[in-house]
Amino acid sequence: MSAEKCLAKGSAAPGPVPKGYIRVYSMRFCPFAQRARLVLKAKGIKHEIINVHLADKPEWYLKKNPFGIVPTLETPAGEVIYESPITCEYLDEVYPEKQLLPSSPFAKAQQRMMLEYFSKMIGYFYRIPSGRKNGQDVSGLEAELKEKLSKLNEDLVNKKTKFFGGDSITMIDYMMWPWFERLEVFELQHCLDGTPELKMWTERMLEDPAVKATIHSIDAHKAFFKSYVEGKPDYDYGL
Ligand SMILES: N[C@@H](CCC(=O)N[C@@H](CS)C(=O)NCC(=O)O)C(=O)O
Repeated sequence: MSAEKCLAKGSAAPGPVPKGYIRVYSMRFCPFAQRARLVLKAKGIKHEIINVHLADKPEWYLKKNPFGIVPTLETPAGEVIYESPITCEYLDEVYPEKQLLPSSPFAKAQQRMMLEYFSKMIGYFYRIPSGRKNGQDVSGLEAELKEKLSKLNEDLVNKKTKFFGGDSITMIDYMMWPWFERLEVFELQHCLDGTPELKMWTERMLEDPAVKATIHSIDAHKAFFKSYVEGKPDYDYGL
């Protein structure tokens, strides 16, 4: 089963997860769910996707995940795992092929530290467009975001690597990618003008098969984001 129309309140609960598969409850435009989908693709894990109508959630979904957020993983044994970094770590641990997290405790800690740092940046990607929409002066917020992006750039410069965990993609790259895919949608792409290494990283990421498999066009992102901002999110846009 692949990405299909979202299930809303009143829909029938999906049956048990078939043996040999893992299920991800997702929303096609959710950057957090994309993290899990990137890891599933990168590792070649057999999975099925069930999209959830997040503005009109099915009762059965709230029973599985009381917070009603996506992504959520479900195993054939009925185990449920949510919070995107935890879903990704779980997948990496349970499916040993193509390890995405480093095995050294220090290198793993470095990735977790970077993820903490990045998590504090995520709010800017939403506050800036919504501030602009409300006619606020967002130049201060933009300057703060640029400063934070320049720290990421510095990290690549110091490490002299193509990606954040070395010369090939690792977990931390996938954890950050979804917001860079959306920079143009947030009208923030100019924030990379002063960070050439980071910009090159985004170009390298675009070549990755898992990124290619989960990407939406800028037009699709824009159309979804517009519907979201207008309070009528079109989760099935383009289907
Ligand atoms: N901290 C969570 C955040 C997930 C999240 O906020 N997902 C959004 C969709 S992009 C969601 O499920 N929203 C539904 C809601 O908040 O009710 C994670 O990393 O998985």
